Amino acid sequence: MTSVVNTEAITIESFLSELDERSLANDVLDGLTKPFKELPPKHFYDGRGSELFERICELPEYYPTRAEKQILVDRADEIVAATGAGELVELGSGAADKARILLAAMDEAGTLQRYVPLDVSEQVVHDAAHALVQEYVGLQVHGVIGDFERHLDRVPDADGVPRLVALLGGTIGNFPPGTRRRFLRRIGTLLGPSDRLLLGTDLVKDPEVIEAAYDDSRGVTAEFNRNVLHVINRELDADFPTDGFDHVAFFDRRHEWVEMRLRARTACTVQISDLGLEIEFAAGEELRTEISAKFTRARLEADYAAAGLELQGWYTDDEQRFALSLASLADR
Ligand code: AVJ
Repeated sequence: MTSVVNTEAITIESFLSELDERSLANDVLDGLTKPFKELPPKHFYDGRGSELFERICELPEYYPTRAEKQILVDRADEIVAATGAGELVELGSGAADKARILLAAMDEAGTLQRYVPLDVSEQVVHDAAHALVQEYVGLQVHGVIGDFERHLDRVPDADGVPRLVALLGGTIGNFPPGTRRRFLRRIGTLLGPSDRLLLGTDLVKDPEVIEAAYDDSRGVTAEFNRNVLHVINRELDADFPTDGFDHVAFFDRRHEWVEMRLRARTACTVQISDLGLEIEFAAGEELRTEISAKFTRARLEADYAAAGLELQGWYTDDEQRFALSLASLADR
């Protein structure tokens, strides 16, 4: 652990190491040697991928960001009143614009004490921390630089005030169902009896609306999808012909998730030099790059129950496109 900053109001600790940078290599090695090729979505987000994602959030077709923001703006006061929260732990905090809405409500309620952002980008956490301590006198920021799939145990202990642990944006939808339940159970280890999880989930709706959100008319999502190939080319000295792959997005009704894939237009052989690996694609062969699960309240309740959690609050936008839910540790 390297302590990067430690002023009176701000502590930032980094848990990313040389070892962690290797996770792309191992994920590529696993994913591209499977009979049905697959890569985990977290590797979309280098500098360019993060910019493309920001552009996605502004697309007319991509409703989740706006729907979630509407809920936060309309209901943050109610959420803060229901929980009495004085601390916000945010998993995958990014630039903290959603956190700001919750922090403002906590400040208004007079409970605000500490913000604990956990994110892979040190720069982003650093900038957000400095801006926020200026905005809120007395606010403590304890940044954790790491990967929330591996560094949850680095989140500092609660400070004696009720805490809200937030996972927003629908990120939970990226996990396949069993892993999702395991991850929710691990989040539960951050909660005491008076703490709550605040979870953002996209909801099941008309498949056309969902599919348009993942296959926009400007092709931004297609570029975002292909970006994972650019990342592999650069980081692992590979030669994916990135323009030779078509963007595919569809809603799988049986599993209630969106899948994004990349389809090889023609047969090709790809060298991944750093891994000493040669991978063949048949013409039309698809590589799965993301699943994004869509939820119903009932299914989310079943996931919570399987993870030792219990639904305590349910907040949706006007059109019931997206939900924020509050969950506590289940009794027993
Ligand atoms: C950041 C995982 C919530 O699944 O909607 C957006 C990522 N992928 N467009 C989502 C994404 C394609 C997004 N999450």
